[in-house]
Amino acid sequence: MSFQFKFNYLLLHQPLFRFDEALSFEIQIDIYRKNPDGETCPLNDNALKTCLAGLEFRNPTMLASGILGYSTESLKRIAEAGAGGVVTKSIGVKPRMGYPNPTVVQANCGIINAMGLPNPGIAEYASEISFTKIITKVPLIVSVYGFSAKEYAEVAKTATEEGADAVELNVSCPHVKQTGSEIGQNPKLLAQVVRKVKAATRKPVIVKLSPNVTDIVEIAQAAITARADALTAVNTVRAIAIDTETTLPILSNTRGGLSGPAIKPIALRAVYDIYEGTKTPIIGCGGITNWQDAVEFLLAGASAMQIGTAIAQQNPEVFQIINRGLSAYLKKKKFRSVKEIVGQAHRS
Ligand code: RRO
Repeated sequence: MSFQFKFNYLLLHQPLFRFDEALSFEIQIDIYRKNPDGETCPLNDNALKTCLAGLEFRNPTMLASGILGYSTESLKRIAEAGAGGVVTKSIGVKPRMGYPNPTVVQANCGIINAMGLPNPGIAEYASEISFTKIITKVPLIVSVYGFSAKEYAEVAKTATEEGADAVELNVSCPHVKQTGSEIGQNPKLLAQVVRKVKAATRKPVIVKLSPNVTDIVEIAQAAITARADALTAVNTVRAIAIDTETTLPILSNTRGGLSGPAIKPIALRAVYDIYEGTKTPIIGCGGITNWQDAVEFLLAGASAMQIGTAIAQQNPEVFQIINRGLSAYLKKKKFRSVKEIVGQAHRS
């Protein structure tokens, strides 16, 4: 179990391109060989089928951005493990090394990270997008960031031309200056970015929102007015951890973003508020660990959900477990589809 966790932890928190490539490939294969699950999740259960922003998903679960990086092999394995869709780690115009270690620290009910947007840059990653699209049989969403609206649009254009089914705009990374939440906390800037991206691609544009704002509905509305096709709620919550021995902050960047079960009620509230205030489809994200969490997000108003930290804390099998639980819940409650329960918590 601890062996398992260590390797999952490695995969999650060290972008693969920082390693010797051959070594990182071996690590991935090894992990998945140790976690085969003969049974398949209810992939053909029509009740789980989810349509969102013009995309069709065999079930409402997706890999969240930032988990397991970019490689075709990782994304394919997550699809094989039962995810209905996959989202890559965020890609920008230029390659970035990210922050030095330590970039991750375990908190009581979650993980605090400050990776600093490490990525190979869109020119380097472009061919992997087309390859992943051929190999991975579920919708492929490329997460995009930029330091200007023009950069977001440039990356989104290339990603969708290479075969991405949609882009998710990262306007919510909590700890990199001049991008992420510095854009997503400002409705005007956010609208400029979304408009420019919409003009650059005909594929669906999803906007990933920050929980680190006073009024998330105001921000959601700015994205919708600029014609966002769907919203993901939410990215990580700003956080810090301090080492009692050194008496100093643990992360090299001092502050990071908290994910995992600790933020689930915050994310759920964000989904509930956005559903009440808008009509745009919502993808819930934040601390979803089991099928009961997934049901709560659907009832709050999410049409689909992304799973991240739970993959590191359990393993990719979590997708099958959640989908089986969802399926059984729908049957027990006599609902014909997940669609029927979206937003049910709002009925009066
Ligand atoms: O790379 C990161 O440090 C990071 C990103 Br891009 C993000 O969107 N959210 C986060 O918690 N970390």
